[in-house]
Amino acid sequence: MMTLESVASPASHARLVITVTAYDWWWKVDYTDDANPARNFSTANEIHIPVGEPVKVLLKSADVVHAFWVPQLAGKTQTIPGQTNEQWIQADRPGIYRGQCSQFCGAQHAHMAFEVVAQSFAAFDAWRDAQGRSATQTDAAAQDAHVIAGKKLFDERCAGCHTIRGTDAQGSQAPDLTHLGSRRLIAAGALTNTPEHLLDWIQHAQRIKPEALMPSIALTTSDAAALSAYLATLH
Ligand code: HEC
Ligand SMILES: [Cu+2]
Repeated sequence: MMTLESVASPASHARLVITVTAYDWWWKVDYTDDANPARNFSTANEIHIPVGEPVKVLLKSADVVHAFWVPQLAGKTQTIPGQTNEQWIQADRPGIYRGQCSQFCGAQHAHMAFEVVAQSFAAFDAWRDAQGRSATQTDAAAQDAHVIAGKKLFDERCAGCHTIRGTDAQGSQAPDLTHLGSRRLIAAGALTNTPEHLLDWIQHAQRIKPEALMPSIALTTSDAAALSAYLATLH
């Protein structure tokens, strides 16, 4: 069934254009700044917008047909491989608006949620600046044995799929984790973002989201502590 709804396209030129790419079973969110490409970045499953401003969302798919839907802000728009669709969203009040894939796309369709965080322009701008930065660590963290071991483990076991900007981890088929700690939820809304849930996800991804394109990864107790310490630096 086609669910391409006609949406109001504000006549004004969009000041903010965001590209959202659907993947089995998560959402990649790209912000670009033509005036300053150094500020370009990717994040996942959490879209920030300034309140009261029409925002143009370019919608793509990396694999199959999905559909982007934020019931309180916008109708359903399909994401189709090889094609770019468009959807405008605008929030008139600050808040967190839940979105969901609304086109059946396989095993974890039900766990393909995201959030739109609408905030004041100042707060949005601060978020955008912070997201644009590479991962940095305080001197104390950079010298912490757990953090060092965790980073090494990440480079060996996670970097093939995930990027952490500013490090050798440059994988491109999974969420960018540079500012993982800033996100409210993980795994496309499946879990809240706590240290316990992160370790649970990493070790049991296939139990939490069967068939998700991340394997469950066995960790020794000391590996888990090291990885946790490193992931905690990614705020
Ligand atoms: C084979 C590729 C692959 C490997 C290896 C991999 N991941 Fe993932 N990871 C993914 C994919 C794909 C997702 C998105 C899954 C989903 O939500 O459906 C993901 C999601 C995540 C998330 C949730 C991110 C978010 O914002 O929702 C975290 C955290 C994560 N992985 C950490 C790790 C860590 C740590 C390792 C190494 C111990 C690792 N991953 C290894 C592919 C991989
Ligand atoms: Cu879906």
